[in-house]
Amino acid sequence: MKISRMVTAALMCAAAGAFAQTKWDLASAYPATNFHSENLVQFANDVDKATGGKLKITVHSNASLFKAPEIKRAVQGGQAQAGEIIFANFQNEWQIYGADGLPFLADSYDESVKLYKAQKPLIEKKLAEQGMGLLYAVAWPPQGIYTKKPINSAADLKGIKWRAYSPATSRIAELVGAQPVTVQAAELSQALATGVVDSTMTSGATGVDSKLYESLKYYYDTQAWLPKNAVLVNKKAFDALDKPTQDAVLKAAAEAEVRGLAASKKVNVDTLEKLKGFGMQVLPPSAQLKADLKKVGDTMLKEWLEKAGPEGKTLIDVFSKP
Ligand code: PCA
Repeated sequence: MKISRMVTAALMCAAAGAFAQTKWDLASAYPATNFHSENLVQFANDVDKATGGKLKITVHSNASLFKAPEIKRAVQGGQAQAGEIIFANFQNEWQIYGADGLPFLADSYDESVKLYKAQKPLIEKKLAEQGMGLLYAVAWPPQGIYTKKPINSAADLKGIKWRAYSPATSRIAELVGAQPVTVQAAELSQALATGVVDSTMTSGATGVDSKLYESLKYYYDTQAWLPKNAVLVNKKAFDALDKPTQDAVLKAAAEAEVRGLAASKKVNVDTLEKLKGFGMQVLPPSAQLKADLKKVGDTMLKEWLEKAGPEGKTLIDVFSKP
């Protein structure tokens, strides 16, 4: 081969190397139109742009790749390089994951951010032990109660079929004497349509996503807690990226976290208006219902502290510091 041709061949190889593309699958469990999912797509686009197309992340929303409870394990095992989970789903594995799913522990956006700061170092350490990294987390809007009939106190929830999405939402049902049925968001519309459940506790966002107004008439805006979704990455997949690509991922993730929080706040206001527009009664809880739920929250925090041990106590102490 002539020298010039060898040089050309070598240059072409180098160019091919420089343009080597990595493809990631990102599994998520909520519909494409949900604000978390839209944020994921923008995150993927930002990474694409910042890396000049070197890292392509495909977002698979609505549990199309893995069902909600399977996503964490899929990321851990590398079946998906990244995925979005809701921490509260994993409380039984490790209580700290469930702290943001406890009623009235952190029940405003400010408190939620404060709790996240206290949880974050513990969660990052745990995820690292599990071969994963935390890219970012975003709170859902505050959680309220959807029912068919009006309710004035917890006693009015007795016996009703209560859709739960986490161990804590099941526990609430038990404590008020309702029947918990675990159904993830992707199957919620169907569960309501077929009468498997007739109430739930979730956000205005999911109320709109899953068209809860088609079968339920009342929304009690209890603002009980703000569970967080978190975007996880498989550590081996992340470590395999070159440094500039890793930096681009981290930068896009930090921006997604800020953008997601702002979106959550806006969606909270917008979706409650939409529910009203669809004919739902959006109401504040009665004093009695509030007091009853507060009691449920106190019981659950006590139970949580017993299970979480010293680590849980430290978390609450850090969170409670002014
Ligand atoms: N929507 C999700 C989790 C919390 C929320 O607001 C759901 O209902 O499954």
